[in-house]
Amino acid sequence: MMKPEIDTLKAWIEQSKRIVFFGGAGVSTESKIPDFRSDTGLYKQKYPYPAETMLSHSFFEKHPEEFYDFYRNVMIYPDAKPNRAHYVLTALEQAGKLTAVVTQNIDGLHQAAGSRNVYELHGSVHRNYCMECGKTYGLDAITGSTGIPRCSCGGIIRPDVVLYEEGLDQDTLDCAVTAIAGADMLIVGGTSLAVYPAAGLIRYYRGNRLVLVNLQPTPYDDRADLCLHASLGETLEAAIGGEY
Ligand code: CNA
Repeated sequence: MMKPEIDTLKAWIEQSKRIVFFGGAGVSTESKIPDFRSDTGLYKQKYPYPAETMLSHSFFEKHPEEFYDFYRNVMIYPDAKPNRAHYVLTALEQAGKLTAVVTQNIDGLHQAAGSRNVYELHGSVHRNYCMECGKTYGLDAITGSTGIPRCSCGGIIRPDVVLYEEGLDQDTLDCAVTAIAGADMLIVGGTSLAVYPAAGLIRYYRGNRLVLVNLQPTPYDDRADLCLHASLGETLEAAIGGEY
């Protein structure tokens, strides 16, 4: 761990009042949820089609049974617990220094750690709804069923997650943009910044404390005021663990 960088991160956090955290699947790898693009990520595993295909809107429409099989196997981790990265961010929010968490994750672990203002750009595995009557269901409607999950009305229950080819929820996007545009520090962590439009959101940040913490390089490394290729949990803990 690079001491001068940690000291800078620590000082900037001390000086900031409206921090926003923007994260992705790398935030939850320490909770044992695999990400997509790491060497151990989902994209390196063998499935009949690429994950982008199996998690796409058209695949869901054409092959719902295979979709649910894949979705249950690779996207749902009911026993996963928040890790130190989630808890440090919760502490910063409670200390009145962090205004929002913007996440591409669908695992609900920020809320499980106690974070309140969380914008879930890609939805949540914990919310599900009937495509016919709109009745809402929890995660157990998916985990407690086999094949295609059905509503009491007979309609298909689908997860409230954004599939490839689908648009993002406009309200969530607007709130995320407002939070990022108003931030005095933006910490981006655990995301390859390869998925749009989510990755483009960091362009709305106008300040001079853009911090990027990611194990692998990203296309935005050059734009960061501070860039660390390190573990997010370790970095956040080293910079702020126990301070707030
Ligand atoms: P990604 O493309 O898989 O990138 C993850 C990045 O995180 C990689 O660049 C890794 O190097 C980095 N990384 C992994 N572990 C750590 C760590 N401990 N510390 C620091 N960096 C780390 O994931 P993105 O989120 O960028 O891609 C967007 C997709 C993946 C989103 O739509 C997510 O919904 C989707 N996804 C979500 C989950 C989840 O909800 N937990 C899991 C897997 C995929």
